Amino acid sequence: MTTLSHYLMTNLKESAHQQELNLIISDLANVGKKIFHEVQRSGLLDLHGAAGAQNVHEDEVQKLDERSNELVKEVLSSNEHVIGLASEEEPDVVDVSEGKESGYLVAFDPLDGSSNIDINMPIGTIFSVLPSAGDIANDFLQAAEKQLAAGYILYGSSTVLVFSTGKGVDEFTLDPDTGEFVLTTENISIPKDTGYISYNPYVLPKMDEKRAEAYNNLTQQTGRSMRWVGAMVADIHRTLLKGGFFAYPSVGTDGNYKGKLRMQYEAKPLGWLVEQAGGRCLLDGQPVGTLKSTELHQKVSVEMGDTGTMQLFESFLD
Ligand code: FDP
Repeated sequence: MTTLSHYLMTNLKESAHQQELNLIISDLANVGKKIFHEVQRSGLLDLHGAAGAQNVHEDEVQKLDERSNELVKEVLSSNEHVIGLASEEEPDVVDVSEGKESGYLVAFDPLDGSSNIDINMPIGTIFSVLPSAGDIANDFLQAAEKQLAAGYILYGSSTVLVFSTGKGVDEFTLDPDTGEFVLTTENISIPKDTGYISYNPYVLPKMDEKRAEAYNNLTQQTGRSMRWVGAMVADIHRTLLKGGFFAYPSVGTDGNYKGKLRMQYEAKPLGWLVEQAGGRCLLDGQPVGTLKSTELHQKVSVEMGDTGTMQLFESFLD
């Protein structure tokens, strides 16, 4: 059995930078354990339901969103290599650089899939680690290919940590007996031309007609079943392991409505991760890698999946 600590010490040790990054990954794994602890007890600790405030996206913040955000901030701000944080639940970038000469930036969605909290369905934490040249706010807008690490922790029927540092995608499962993350799937490679089609069909009538037709064609021509957990982390985890197509497109004909998913802490890390596992991701119809963000809380159209399914989907757009 390879534990996460052993893996980080032996597999990812080639440079001082990598070792600093490992300390951040290790902290993210620890914060995942803390959040899972709260998730397991949320019904008992009065952590279900709304916190009574809205975030910058005008989403109703849930108590567990708030608690998870505090936990991530608390742990990462004490990490000597993290100088800036960006969260779905924070209106602005959080500068945690005091007393630190230089370091990295972490963008995160502390608890993805908020509508699943109260009904005991899968939820997750998403993270993206970026380098910084010193201009913290601007450096968060770097393209996905600049990420040094990205991944998620999924609180499902078991708790898994899945991440990449650009050298493949690995999955670690939390062993409830030892409290350690243990390597369970090495070098995930997305199966091709198989799996489920995953989007919320309510978007179809609101979409650009040609794109909506491509969605319909994909479902009909592949004859594959649809699945929609409604927590991006869970839908992407299934897509990584089983193949298929995941989307949350922009809808509306005036071009003003930019879908629902957030670029920094949802689309960029998970799209890049899917590509690291051999899949393909389009954000606003462009390959995920080189697209820069224009603002911190930018929303973006998301379409990703295994390369065979994506190729078929894209052929319907020609
Ligand atoms: P949620 O708002 O419940 O946190 O992050 C946005 C997100 O969940 C994704 O995780 C999920 O894929 C999507 O929204 C679900 O949206 P719908 O409720 O519109 O299906």
